[in-house]
Amino acid sequence: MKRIFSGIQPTHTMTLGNYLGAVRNWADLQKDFECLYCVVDLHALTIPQDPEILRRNTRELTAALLAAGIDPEGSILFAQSHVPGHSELAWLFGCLTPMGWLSRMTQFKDKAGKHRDQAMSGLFTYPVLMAADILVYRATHVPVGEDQKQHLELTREIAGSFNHRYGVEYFPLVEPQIFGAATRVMSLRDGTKKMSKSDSSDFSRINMTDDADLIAQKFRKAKTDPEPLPSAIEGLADRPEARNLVNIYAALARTTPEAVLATYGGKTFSTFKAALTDVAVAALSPVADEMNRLLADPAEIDALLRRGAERAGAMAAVTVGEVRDLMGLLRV
Ligand code: AQP
Repeated sequence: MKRIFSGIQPTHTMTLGNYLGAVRNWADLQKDFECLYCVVDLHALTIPQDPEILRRNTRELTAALLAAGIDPEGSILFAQSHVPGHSELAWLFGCLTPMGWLSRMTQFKDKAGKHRDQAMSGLFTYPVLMAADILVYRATHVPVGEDQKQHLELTREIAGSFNHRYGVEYFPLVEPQIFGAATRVMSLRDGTKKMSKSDSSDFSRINMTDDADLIAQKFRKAKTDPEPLPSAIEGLADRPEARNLVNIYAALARTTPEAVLATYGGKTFSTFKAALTDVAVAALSPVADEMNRLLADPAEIDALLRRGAERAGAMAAVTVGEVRDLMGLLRV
């Protein structure tokens, strides 16, 4: 059976990058797959978190997923830390994952920066927990943004290594699902850096909670170049900021960059940015309104996460039990 797993970290409110690169696709995929979607709070702990803010962000991200169209009855929506099988399988996988594989991960290098020795070991082993998140449900497909491609390759390597070591075909080799016009949404301040929740500048990103005025202001201030927009896609080759805004427009309007340039080629950025603001506000404001409605009742969000964790936990317990047997751990 085709089964989807994907997750989002409650490190901040959801950005346009998370939405267009991943979450909107998650909602679309629900009609064709059995889906599990997870607020990955244990991953958020790989960088320092204020406990109160982490709790608030976990509820807020859950509300954002619901508002973006995740159906908590048809799909399973839950918090990672509520299902202990993720952490247990991560330990077991950690015993099968060479340090060299983890040392290749570019996200660790980017996030740890120059002070690698001071980075927490959890940040280094994060991709092992991610492999466990996916494989504890023996998921076959994982919809993510472009930035997670390398971690998914590692998940395939870990699954393959387990199957080989124990002479079984137990874990599937997962297929990444990276699609849409905005698989890598870039920062509004620097078209060569991805838009990120944790960027220190709020003007580098659009948050799902930004109101129409703030969205307009952020696009108005977004870095561009002095040339008008080109009429053909090749004209965007050396213009990362222009390319980013065109891709964002195309994704929001569910069209192609070519179609956007057919309309706006030759136009100035001030004209294009005003049109971009209109499509962004039309697409995002219903999501923000629904999020605010849901957040007015945090007890209902907690209850919904609890129900999701019960369903996910029952599935995870089966996998962990079978893996323990295969690895030679005595039954309790
Ligand atoms: N800029 C992006 N463009 C397209 N997709 C993106 N995703 C993240 N940023 C972009 C996708 O969103 C999903 C959830 O991401 P995450 O919360 O697990 O963490 P991340 O990839 O590390 O994203 P951020 O926003 O940069 O978070 P921080 O700053 O907390 O590390 C993933 O599928 C991701 O591909």
